[in-house]
Amino acid sequence: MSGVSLKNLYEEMLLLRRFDKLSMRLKMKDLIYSGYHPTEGQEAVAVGFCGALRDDDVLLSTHRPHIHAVAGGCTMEAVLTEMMGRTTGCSGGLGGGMQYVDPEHNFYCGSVVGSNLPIATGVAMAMKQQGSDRVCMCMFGDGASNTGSFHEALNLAAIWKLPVIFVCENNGFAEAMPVEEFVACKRISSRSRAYDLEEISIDGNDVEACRATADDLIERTRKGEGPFLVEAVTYRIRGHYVGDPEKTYRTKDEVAEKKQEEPLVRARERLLEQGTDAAELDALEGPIKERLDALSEWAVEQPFPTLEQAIDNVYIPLTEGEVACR
Ligand SMILES: Cc1ncc(C[n+]2csc(CCOP(=O)(O)OP(=O)(O)O)c2C)c(N)n1
Repeated sequence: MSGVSLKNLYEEMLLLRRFDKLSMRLKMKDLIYSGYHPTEGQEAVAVGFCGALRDDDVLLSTHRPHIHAVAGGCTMEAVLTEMMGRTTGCSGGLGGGMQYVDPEHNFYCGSVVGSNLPIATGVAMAMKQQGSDRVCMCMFGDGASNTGSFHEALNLAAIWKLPVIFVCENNGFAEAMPVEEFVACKRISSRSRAYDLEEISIDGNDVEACRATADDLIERTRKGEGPFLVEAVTYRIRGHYVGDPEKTYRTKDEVAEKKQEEPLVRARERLLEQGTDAAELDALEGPIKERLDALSEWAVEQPFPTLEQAIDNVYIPLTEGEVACR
């Protein structure tokens, strides 16, 4: 597993869990603009898959992008202040919570469900034409696997044997609908059969399984064996959005039961079984809290874009003789 210890993976997941909690608090204070979709319970997929990429690989995410972004190499400063609409954000604060780019870290996301899949196919086509061994990874949800663009993207990627890994983060729901109610097959991975691809479904709460699968598929993709579709089965512990009443589609008991097997609980249990001291794991919290407290204090001080900066990328510069219209 690319030399990373389970304790390191646990620490990375813990950071993402606390980063998400901080973001939820900021959203509740109206300091995050546009939608914010919590990620509690989905850290193993982010750390396992997005964290396995090389700096020059490309990562495409969704409307639930913040932990993919951080695990994939974007800084927390750039991601948090992007969500808060500040100029220090990776897109200068113009993207908001779910549509931003961080070209320096090859990270892109957007809120139109399923839209990133054909883009991933295009990115991978460019990579192949350039003769590089770079890989494109595309994160998407179970809901997105029902879109036409999922099928178009997989079909073309399979025909052209492109270096792309489609990672379906099956968290059990699309907004307020359980996956069993809108996906006809038991496993989303079985949709790969339609494109003559391997059928890969893994436990998305097991960070070691996620990282081992990612390492293997990335290596095989670099060797020209792609594309791949992998389903990582996990569970969304929080509501779809901050303030989601949830009661129309699941019970509190169901969530409580699922919390017993979420990624941090699972990794912690395994570490303790392997002889790691509980106090050693508890001690990871302090530095993370300090780091996030400092981050949040810094973030609220950052400037908003000026009107000029806000429209900079909307209108082309005026040529001589033209009149500005605002
Ligand atoms: C094309 C499109 N249709 C509908 C929506 C509204 N919408 C936002 S999130 C979401 C659910 C997506 O579910 P899934 O792909 O499983 O991702 P998850 O929210 O579980 O991470 C929907 C339908 C949208 N953003 N884009």
